Amino acid sequence: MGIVNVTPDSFSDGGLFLDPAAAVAHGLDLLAEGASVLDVGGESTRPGATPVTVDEELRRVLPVVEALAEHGRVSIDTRKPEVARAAVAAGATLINDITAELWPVAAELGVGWIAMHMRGEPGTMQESPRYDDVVAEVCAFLDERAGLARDAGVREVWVDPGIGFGKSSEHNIELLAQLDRVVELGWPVLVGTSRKMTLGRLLAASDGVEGVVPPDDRLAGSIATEVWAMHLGASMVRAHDVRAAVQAAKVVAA
Ligand code: HH2
Repeated sequence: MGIVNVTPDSFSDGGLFLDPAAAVAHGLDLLAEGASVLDVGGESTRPGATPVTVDEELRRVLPVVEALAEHGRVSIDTRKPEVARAAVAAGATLINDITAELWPVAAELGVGWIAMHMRGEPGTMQESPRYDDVVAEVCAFLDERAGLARDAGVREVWVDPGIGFGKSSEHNIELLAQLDRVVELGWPVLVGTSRKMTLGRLLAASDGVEGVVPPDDRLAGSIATEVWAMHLGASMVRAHDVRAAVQAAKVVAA
């Protein structure tokens, strides 16, 4: 899954593809690099991001969804039912739902649905995330939501542990280490680690420096975690660097 962020403030590529023509060109590049799905989003969910209105989000994503849907499969990365509906009308066939609440919309429209786990809201989710057993809690949540979606008639249901969404680095690493437990639930699994903060911390530690390495220096960490996830049974990874991820997927498959 290739990431197309039509936002001014996404954590790694904010502002690069805010112009619809630039976003469409980027999406076409990602398809040429081997992406199976393009995930179009118009609202950053990075920790502390400012929410956008429905109108602004529609203005950003609709022309991009419409243009890209003629060339490949498009998912819409949104928390808003209005945006999901309009994007499906414009050609999206998958709803990427970080709230895990929009399955009734997917059922009604006859499209696929991704349930992602998040603790709290993007604005505050990183303040002090706490779990007794992060893997068990995330698994129970995802299995329940996926079951509700299936019972409502959604035929294509994905689950995603939501790396970085209301989780400390230790929680993220624990979820990746035990991703086979998410896979064992039996739903196809999507994982998004691409350029995320936990990698910035691990890579700084490996360099022997304090703090984090910047997002554009997290490729090796992204690929390492994507290979790890695929090896443990993830069916799709959400990536900025699609060419490298596709190459890695092919090597893992071989
Ligand atoms: N991560 C981000 C956004 N959407 N959707 C799913 N299913 N899984 C994820 O891990 C996931 C997601 C955050 O990354 P990005 O889109 O690059 O940044 P931003 O939220 O700042 O736009």
